[in-house]
Amino acid sequence: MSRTYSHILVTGGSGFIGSNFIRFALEQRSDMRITNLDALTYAGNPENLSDIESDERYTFVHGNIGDDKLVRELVANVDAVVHFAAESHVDRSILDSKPFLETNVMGTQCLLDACRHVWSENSDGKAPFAAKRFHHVSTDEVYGSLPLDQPEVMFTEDTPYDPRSPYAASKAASDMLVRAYEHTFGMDCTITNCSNNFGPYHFPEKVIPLFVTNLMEGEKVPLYGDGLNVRDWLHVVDHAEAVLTVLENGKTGETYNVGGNNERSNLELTNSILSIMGFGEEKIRYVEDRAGHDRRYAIDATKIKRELGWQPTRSAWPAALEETVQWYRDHEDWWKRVKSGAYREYYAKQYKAG
Ligand code: NAD
Ligand code: TDX
Repeated sequence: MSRTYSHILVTGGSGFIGSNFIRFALEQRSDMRITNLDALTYAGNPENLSDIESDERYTFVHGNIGDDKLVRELVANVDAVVHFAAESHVDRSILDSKPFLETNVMGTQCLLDACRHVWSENSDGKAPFAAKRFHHVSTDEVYGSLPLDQPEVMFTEDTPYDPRSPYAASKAASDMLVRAYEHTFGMDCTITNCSNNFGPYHFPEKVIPLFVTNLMEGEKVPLYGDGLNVRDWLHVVDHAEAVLTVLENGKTGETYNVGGNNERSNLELTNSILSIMGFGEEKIRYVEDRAGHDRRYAIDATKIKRELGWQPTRSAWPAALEETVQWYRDHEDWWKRVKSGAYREYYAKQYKAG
């Protein structure tokens, strides 16, 4: 049965996916109010939502999901939480995993505990709970890595967890906590595990915006290892639609895999970007591989399609990739500001100059 929500708390709404989700949800649900709690880390950017700042249904709160007092105040006023906030970049988790554990694990625990205590009808942290939902946004990386020579094998909701980077381990831990709160306390929780997203407002440390903006700056693109690792690409607004669908129609305690059925090797992806932008393979700089680099991710999204009727409608290549490249061409001011300052230091450390 479909539910409606009058006021939701979105965490991490100033990042890539969170900002696209907020914009999409406000467009789709005229009665919905959204409060965005975001710590504005290096990846959080208020500019991502500058077009909706003046919408009276939208409120921004600058704060940390690990701030127990603040989080309890905020969850008291909403009827759902949609939890995007995270440290999200695998390479950064290899350089330093601590912030990943702090935000992705302890931050999620803080949010869950706040909901458990504030939503408990007898204020004792136990069922019965008010009819409120906690939706957790997670990743396909929790399932580990698939081989290249078995293209028919994909991640389903029953695939055992096998996280292999500090980032993936922190997301797997957060998923397990959400499941534990649902099971132990009877809280209403749902989870989505999504494949790689692409689209507007993607932080240019991730491969697509990094490569597009490097080329616009006259630089080469740093391709890891042999370039044959495979990712399944989904447009960020298709992901936003999946999250809204599960929030409103998903079954309590269920996990839904979300993917684009759009597998590409990194070399294929790079060649597509080069061709759209009018460059050749001389722009590729093969660099040292990512430590522990997962070979292939591929999502079987049959469950969300069959049970909830969701379909990706914005992810088809090459058109969706061409539109994305065009977005970065049209928003040079945005990514030039993002790529300046502290980001340059990270880039130099990660790619060791050249
Ligand atoms: P992002 O790095 O672009 O944004 C993360 C946001 O969270 C930022 O606005 C940041 O300021 C905020 N944040 C970080 N720590 C915080 C804290 N302690 N308190 C409050 N806010 C904090 O990430 P994204 O790519 O938009 O990913 C969003 C979510 O989706 C993450 O949970 C990620 O694991 C998941 N996910 C991402 C992808 C992808 O392809 N990017 C795919 C599947 C799942
Ligand atoms: O410079 C690069 N060169 C390169 O070859 C970068 C940054 C990446 N790559 C490769 C590594 C991956 O195989 O491109 C692929 C994609 O890399 P990222 O953009 O860093 O994404 P990935 O590691 O696959 O993780 C993303 O998808 C799942 C998100 O960052 C995660 O938050 C999400 O959970």
